[in-house]
Amino acid sequence: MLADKDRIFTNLYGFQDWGLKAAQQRGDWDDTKSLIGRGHENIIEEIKASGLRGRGGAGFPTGLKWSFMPKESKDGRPSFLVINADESEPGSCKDREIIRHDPHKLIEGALVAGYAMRARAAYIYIRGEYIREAETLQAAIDEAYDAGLIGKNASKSGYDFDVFLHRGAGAYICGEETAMIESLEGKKGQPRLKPPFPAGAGLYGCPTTVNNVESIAVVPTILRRGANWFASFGRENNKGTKLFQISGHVNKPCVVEEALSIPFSELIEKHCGGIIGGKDNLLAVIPGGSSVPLVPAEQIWDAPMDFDGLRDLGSGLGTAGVIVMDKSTDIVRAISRLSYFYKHESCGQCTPCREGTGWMWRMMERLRTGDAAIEEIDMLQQVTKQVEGHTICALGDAAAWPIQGLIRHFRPELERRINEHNAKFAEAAE
Ligand code: L3W
Ligand code: SF4
Repeated sequence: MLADKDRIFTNLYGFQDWGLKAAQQRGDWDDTKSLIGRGHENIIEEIKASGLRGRGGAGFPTGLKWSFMPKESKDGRPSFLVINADESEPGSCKDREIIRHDPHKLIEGALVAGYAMRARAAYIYIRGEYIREAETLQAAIDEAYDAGLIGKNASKSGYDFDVFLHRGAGAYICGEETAMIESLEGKKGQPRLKPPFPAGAGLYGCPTTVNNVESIAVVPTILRRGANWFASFGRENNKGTKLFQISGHVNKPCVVEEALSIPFSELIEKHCGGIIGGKDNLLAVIPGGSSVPLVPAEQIWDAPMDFDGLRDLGSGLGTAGVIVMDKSTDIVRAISRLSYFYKHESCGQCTPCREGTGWMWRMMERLRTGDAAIEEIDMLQQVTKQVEGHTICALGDAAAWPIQGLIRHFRPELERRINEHNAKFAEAAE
């Protein structure tokens, strides 16, 4: 179990005040000027050496992403940092806790990361439903301006850096980085085709990096304690500490910071008081927020909770939003409900997703009630393959993968429902 002294988010549960004075007592904003004084390249190299991978779902190496930003401005165009606080993935609720209780870690991280990338400003795009969190974050930003920590000559570094808070309006798709950029520009939030990646042409056509809240908030601590310290947690290619969010059928759902690669069993037993009804009552787990396939109980129990370990099980770490389902769960209904979510949230601009998410949901509903033919299971699998990889953004994949996981691991349950329904129908007809 991660020792308290190795936790980055020391006020995750809000036992202390979130305000500037208390944050400074916890070590935030401690000589930020000297962190900046290390220089652009030095900071990027340190983040590369720490092994930090993006905490928003895709796990792209953070230092590498920063290195795509231009070293010199072309035609006087500024560069920007966009911070993704649009946390809308079902099962994910970690960025909310950072913003509620440790907002200064995020603002200091924005300054240091922004400096490393030569960004002129950071735009924090916060989920519209996070009303209180937006109020707290804006108050923390105001405190940082008043104390001269950001703004002109930020933290007396000689560097000018602004932080703007922008509230979303309830669309899940605005969490996709290019849809977020469109939305910030005042347009309808619809993803752009990539490439060009945001580092080439992002906000207002300027070089932009989009990073998740957690990825940015850990940066000052990594720089203060050193890349080697951060890299000492987890394992090769899966380094550092991470916020896990465990919901569903556990005795104590929680958000907890742990070392990457912690076995699932340890996460559940040590932090969540175990599975309701005991280990044998576990049915399946969606380990990374709703966009990744489920993993059945017998495969997940000893699995390392990291990018590679969960990929090897045909799933993914995603945001580490761990949804635990015990044997009381109607697993077909649960996945059908997720299908409805993706159908509802599709932005509609590409046909396989716009039409496919509706098809998949309707077929899932038929399988849920059993009012289907056995062949429709394979037909649904084919539809998911027509959607996966054929769309502009990852929402199409996210809609297809949970269904593929269901068919892979719970086909007998789908067949049982259909057979039972058909038997009842035949009985009634006699
Ligand atoms: C420059 C290249 N940049 C990749 C950058 C790219 C982006 C990052 C990752 O989806 C996932 C998705 C959801 N040159 C680059 C490059 N980049 N190649 O790296 O890119 P990518 O395409 O792998 O992923 P993505 O489109 O950003 C994100 C998954 O996250 N997810 C849920 C997310 C939900 C939340 C939330 O609610 N907070 O984040 C869960 O699994 O399915 O696969 O920056 O530009 N050659
Ligand atoms: Fe929009 Fe879906 Fe296409 Fe993404 S995959 S751009 S959400 S229609």
